[in-house]
Amino acid sequence: MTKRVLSIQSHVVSGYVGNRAATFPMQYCGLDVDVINTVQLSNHTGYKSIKGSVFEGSHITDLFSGLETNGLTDYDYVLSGYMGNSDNVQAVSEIVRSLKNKNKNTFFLLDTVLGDYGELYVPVELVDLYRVHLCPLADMVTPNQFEAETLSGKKIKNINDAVEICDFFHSLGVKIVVITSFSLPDEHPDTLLHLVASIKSGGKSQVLKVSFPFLRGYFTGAGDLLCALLLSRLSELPSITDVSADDFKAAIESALASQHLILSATAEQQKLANIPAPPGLAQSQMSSELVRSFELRLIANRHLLVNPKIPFTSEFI
Ligand code: PXL
Repeated sequence: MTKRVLSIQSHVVSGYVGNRAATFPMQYCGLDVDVINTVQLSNHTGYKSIKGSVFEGSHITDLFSGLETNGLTDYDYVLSGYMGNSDNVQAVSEIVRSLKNKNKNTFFLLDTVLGDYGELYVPVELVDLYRVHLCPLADMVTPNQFEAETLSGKKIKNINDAVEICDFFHSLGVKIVVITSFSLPDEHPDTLLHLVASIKSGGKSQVLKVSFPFLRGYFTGAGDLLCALLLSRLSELPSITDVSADDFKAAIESALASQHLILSATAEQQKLANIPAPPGLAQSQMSSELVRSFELRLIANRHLLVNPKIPFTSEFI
């Protein structure tokens, strides 16, 4: 049976962030994806000029009520990404509650899209809303370093801090936590990054650490892509929450490998001469031609979305 996902994220006409970075990969991996857009913009917000609309929460709940009326809401998974305002957060939490009321096994993957490189790119009130209202509804969260630190109030100075942050999310009821990339202060940040994935079942957690090479470049939408790949790989397992250690490791490694290979291909086309590595220069200070050269090379490299060669190893810690 093909599994069904409701993906609630942003839409851009040109380029690959939000639903545009997530829908195709999930479909390519065999998931049946229904899409609700939280915004419809000409392009991502890194470009100098942006046209389009941020939708109201009522737009999202209205679409969902249409689906409900027609009996179209038999989703296995809900994936939420960039929401843009607190109204949309409220709408998504209502939708998830309603789906879980009907089927308690509906799996909610909350991509905690709040910001990066020390800066929020959503209104500040969303931080508390995510911590208090959305995280307790989530089965899985995928914060980056900044989001993990902001939501937990704890800095990652060593691997143990990352594990403690995973435990913080577990204490809110989240079963799977993936801190998607972080650097450690005693390592050069431009050489190595780490991912920590923790799964809690039956009162005990298993924590996996993957280290992978830093890629020099700008990768808007990389988190959205990874999240879609993680859901795709986990959805292939017999049960998404009752997973063997080997299956969990293989799923995480494979999702990260696909993303890493696509980012490597994307890095090759970037016109980076004279540009400092992020967050060195805000994209809004760059020409549109330059920002465009950073767009994910998703379609040309679609073969990398499945069965990637794994270019790094991981270990349980
Ligand atoms: O990748 C995150 C993201 C999602 N949606 C929109 C964005 C961005 C990042 O810039 O602009 C609209």
